[in-house]
Amino acid sequence: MADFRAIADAVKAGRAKIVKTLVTEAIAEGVAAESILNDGLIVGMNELGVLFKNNEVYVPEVLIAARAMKTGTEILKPLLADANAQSRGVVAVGTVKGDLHDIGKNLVAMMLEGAGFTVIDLGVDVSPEAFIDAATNQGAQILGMSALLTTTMPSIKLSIDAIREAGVRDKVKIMIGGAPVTQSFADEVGADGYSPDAASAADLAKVLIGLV
Ligand code: B1M
Repeated sequence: MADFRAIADAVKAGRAKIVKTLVTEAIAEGVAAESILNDGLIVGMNELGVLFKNNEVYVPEVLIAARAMKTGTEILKPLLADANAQSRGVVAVGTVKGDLHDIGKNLVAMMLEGAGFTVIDLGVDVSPEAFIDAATNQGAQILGMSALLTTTMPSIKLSIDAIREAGVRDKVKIMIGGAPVTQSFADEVGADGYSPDAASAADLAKVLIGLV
């Protein structure tokens, strides 16, 4: 029986080796990769977020936990991806300008790949110009923008405005997400869609590209 509590605690404590061992054991026991992700790794990171907010832990601890989380997600990656899927389209994902949070964006990329999309990962602190380049020169049919800070949410609007001004808005679909982002914000800034988590981001991409 997988010990989700122990996985969450290991992420919180930044114990990458323990995360690796527990995740590997859970997979060997036949536990679904999605459960390990949602009930173990993400729970740990969210709990750490509460401690971070209350100044009970600080940036160094959070960075170490992020590394431990990455160790776990890298092990799950091949299990979340469908090796036989033909590319369903090209999605460029990035965390918007000014924002360095990439765990959620990486999970979105992973779930999109798992759903059969070709993913261009633009990284973090992505400028509006880089999103425009992905749409015009790299074949992206969907742009996925992630923001984790209330102070970087305006970068989503700036990026969408720049895409419109560059004359490429009608060539590309735009989906957005991240903890502070909402459907009403998506409506306000003129995005084509919003999703609250990585799994529904992959579903949304299928809808935006006309597959369902
Ligand atoms: Co930061 N941080 N952080 N941080 N950090 C938050 C976001 C914060 C909520 C913590 C808190 O106070 N409780 C707070 C923001 C407050 C606010 O704006 N209202 C905060 C702050 C303040 C900061 C700094 C300013 C702290 C400082 O320096 N004083 C600083 C800013 C740096 C910058 O970006 N310029 C900072 C720095 C950092 C670290 C570098 C230490 C580290 C990031 C490491 C990394 O990403 N490699 C970090 C972390 C880890 C967090 C918390 C603890 C965890 C974020 C995370 O990875 N969650 C976070 C607290 C929290 O969220 N509970 C916090 C797990 C992840 C799976 O969830 O990213 O929400 P999330 O992604 C989800 C969904 O949102 C959605 O799917 C994902 C999976 O289901 N989703 C999308 C995400 N993107 C999507 C895109 C889509 C669709 C869905 O379509 C394209």
